[in-house]
Amino acid sequence: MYKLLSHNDLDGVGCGILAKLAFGKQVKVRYNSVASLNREIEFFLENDHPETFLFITDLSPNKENEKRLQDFYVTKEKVQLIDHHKTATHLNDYKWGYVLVEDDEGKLTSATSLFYQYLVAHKVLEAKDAITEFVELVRQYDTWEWEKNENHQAHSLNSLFYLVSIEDFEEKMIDRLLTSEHFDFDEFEKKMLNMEEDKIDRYIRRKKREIVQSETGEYMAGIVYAESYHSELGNELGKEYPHLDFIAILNMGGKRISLRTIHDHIDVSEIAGFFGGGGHQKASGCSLTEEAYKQFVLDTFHLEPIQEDAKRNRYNLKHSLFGSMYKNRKEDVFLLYQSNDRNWMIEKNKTVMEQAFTSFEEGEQFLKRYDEAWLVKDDHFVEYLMNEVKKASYQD
Ligand SMILES: [Mn+2]
Repeated sequence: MYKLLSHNDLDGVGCGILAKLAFGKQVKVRYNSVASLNREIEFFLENDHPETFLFITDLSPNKENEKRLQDFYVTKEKVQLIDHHKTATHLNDYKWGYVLVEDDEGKLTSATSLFYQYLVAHKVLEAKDAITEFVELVRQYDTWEWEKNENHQAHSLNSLFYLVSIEDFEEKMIDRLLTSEHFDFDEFEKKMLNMEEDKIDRYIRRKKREIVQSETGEYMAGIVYAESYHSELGNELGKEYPHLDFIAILNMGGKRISLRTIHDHIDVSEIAGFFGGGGHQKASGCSLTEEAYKQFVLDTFHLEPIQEDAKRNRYNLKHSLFGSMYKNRKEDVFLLYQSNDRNWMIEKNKTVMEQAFTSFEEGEQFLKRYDEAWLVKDDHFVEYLMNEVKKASYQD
């Protein structure tokens, strides 16, 4: 007999599907949140048949259970952990631990892709196109590589995963992988997925108007409340507000925080680690501890949402030769302009500021981080220019 304890997201359930393809009725699969894994491990060690082989995928145990699993391994040799989270690499010290974030070719891994390789190498599962394609979709979604590759099928697979129950998803996928030569969605699923895409777009648009920004330690964080679509939100908000170091998404019901960044120089697994959580460099999570609650909720509750830049302007544009006009809540007016081929400068209420910037982006980042300024609409800009012209003509 086999038992698989896996994560309850697409990558974790991908492992469950592979286990069922490989072992059929010989495997019992349990999906867990990050928090419930340790209870399940303890239950397994105390109650399961001692000859059962234990797999753990896409999740890692706490210190105490690390020791218990090591004892279990020493006596029985019947445990294998497979994971790809950066914060789990210390488990490679054990014979039963296999954690790989990036493969030899520099490709990011997922638990499903690692588990697939493992099962095929151990000759308990035969590789075939439909399964290989399914595994690759899971990997691209989990590592967010689908976006760069514009592989929307990977994103759709995750949307479908959340549209149906885990049981239904497992059943559908197992049936499809057994019977089809290639992996695809059926016509009904395609229609449903289109509707779902629209729904996600609307949800994200609303959240763009709710996000606040706050300095947390050395970082500038964007903070938003949301229960669904965390990865999509983290990515879209990150791109919309690149001056933010990371996005913290608070799920108050689940008392969890998801952290996402689009920046290569920020490691959100470290920030999550500070609050007892973990994960990947660009996507991590932690519990909403007392301390996290104070920092992300209490201290930011009074803040007003970030003002969006004017989007339909024809005159007041970013990178404009005449300068781009910004405003903050205190009604200060900023003009960001290129002063020579090396420098960009900012005029605040008509006085040139000391700082010089090497690019438009750098100047704008400064305005947005420290003044929460936004690109004003054309009518403000035009009004401002007219006043300038008027003043100039009076002086004549
Ligand atoms: Mn994963």
